[in-house]
Amino acid sequence: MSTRFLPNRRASSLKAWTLASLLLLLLASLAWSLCSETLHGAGGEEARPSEGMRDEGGGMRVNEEDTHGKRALVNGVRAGATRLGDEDGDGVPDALELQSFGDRENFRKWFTAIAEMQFYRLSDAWNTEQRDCAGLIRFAWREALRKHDRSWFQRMGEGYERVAPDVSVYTLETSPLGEQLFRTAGGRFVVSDVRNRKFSEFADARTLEQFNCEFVGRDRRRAEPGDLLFFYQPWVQKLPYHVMIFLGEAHNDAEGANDWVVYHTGSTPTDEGVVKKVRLSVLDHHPDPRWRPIEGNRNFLGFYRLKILE
Ligand SMILES: [Ca+2]
Repeated sequence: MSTRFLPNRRASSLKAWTLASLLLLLLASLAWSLCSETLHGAGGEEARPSEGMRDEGGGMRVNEEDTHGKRALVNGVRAGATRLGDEDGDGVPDALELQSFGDRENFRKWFTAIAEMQFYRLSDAWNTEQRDCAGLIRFAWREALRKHDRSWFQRMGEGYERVAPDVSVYTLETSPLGEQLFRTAGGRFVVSDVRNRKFSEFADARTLEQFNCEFVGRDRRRAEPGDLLFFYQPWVQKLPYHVMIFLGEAHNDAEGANDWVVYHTGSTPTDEGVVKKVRLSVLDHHPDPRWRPIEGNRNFLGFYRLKILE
């Protein structure tokens, strides 16, 4: 019995094997087709992991053909080899924050010295159209992070000296976000913020206060050099926010004081304004009580610290 049916069984096995092989070939072909479709996509757009970023070991990066901000992001991540996380949830990539005491101190020294210098001589490097209270903060912040080499000193003009080593973790040229240092929206940082323009080269006083600083307090004894003071004057319809930089001890000081501030008075179409350098103890007696940096003045919002220094 068994020998009679053997040829048929062999034939059945051969058929089954052939069918299975064909099925495997079909499946392989289908898988290749799907894979190819995914890689090249409709319209030729390359498929990317979420947020247009991909992890290449050690850091997230974006496609280099994207915007300037993203290119800077790529460069920054390459240079810093730091992940673009936001563990403290403050909206600023941790890679942009100055994590070491030395970097924070060096930044404060450059930031305050550059701002103070504008009182003595406005730098040609400071765009005339950017000269107002928030513009002073942006300018000093940006220049503090640049590589301070010979060409930088030449560009800034007379009177500058090396006040500290450069910040070591990055310079403006290699910063995680390039020159787009300023956050313009709330929330925790996610990598799509770069694509969605939540960082900018520009920030007005309100944007600096709301998204780029942390409130320290209204007591000046808690302020550190490089902290900002904000005022809110709602009756000034166009620009109700005003900002000053707390210097503490000034670089140029014949009074031996430690309560210096520097600020730009703001510009209007008829008045380009000036940079002022005064002591808090003098502002305390400002003729208009609403400009006094004292706790009892509800128009004085208090002292704030840059998030990159937190
Ligand atoms: Ca952060």
